[in-house]
Amino acid sequence: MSRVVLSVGADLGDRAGTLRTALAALAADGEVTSSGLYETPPWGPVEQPPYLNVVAVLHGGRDAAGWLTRAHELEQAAGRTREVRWGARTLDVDIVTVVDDEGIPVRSDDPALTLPHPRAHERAFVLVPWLAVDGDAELPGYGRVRDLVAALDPAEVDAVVLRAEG
Ligand code: A4P
Ligand code: MG
Repeated sequence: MSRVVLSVGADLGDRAGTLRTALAALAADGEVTSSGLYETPPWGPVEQPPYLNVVAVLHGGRDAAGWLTRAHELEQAAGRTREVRWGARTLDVDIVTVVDDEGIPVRSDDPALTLPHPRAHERAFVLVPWLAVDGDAELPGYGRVRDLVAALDPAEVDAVVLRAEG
């Protein structure tokens, strides 16, 4: 058993439909709590359409490597192809953090699975939905999500807008 926080995003095709399909599929993996769907400006150097983002917190039977496998399965099921790094995609599933069944956060520097996710602490599109799911959330090594959101540029926080309930 472990507790995993997933950041799920889409900026091509039927974004809301793709996210809801992925969330429904995750229900088979354990107990899921998810945020609403948030419209977010694209982050990174690539020009692309806005994203819809959601954060899901799951208790389930996989370990960290198992969650990455599951993330890739969901991306493939959504017809994702890997073209440009940080570019537009039908579905992106990132593992933000995994806490094992003894309550210990998994830490990894492996480029194939870096934990906690190396950019989550600076991304309003991860932190704002996550805080909505869990007001006491902590990002291991970085502190309380509430404090991380407070430290962001307020314009970036305001640009993450709730569009629909999950
Ligand atoms: N990988 C390593 N650690 C992880 C992890 N913690 N979770 C590896 C998931 N994957 C991890 O990812 C590249 C490789 O990272 C994978 O093979 C995996 O083994 P990818 O999904 O193939 O490529 P990518 O997503 O383009 O690259 P990357 O570095 O994962 O980008 P990000 O950080 O996922 O950024 N803007 C908004 N508003 N919302 C978004 O959701 N997402 C991105 C993608 C860019 N801009 C965005 C959003
Ligand atoms: Mg990714």
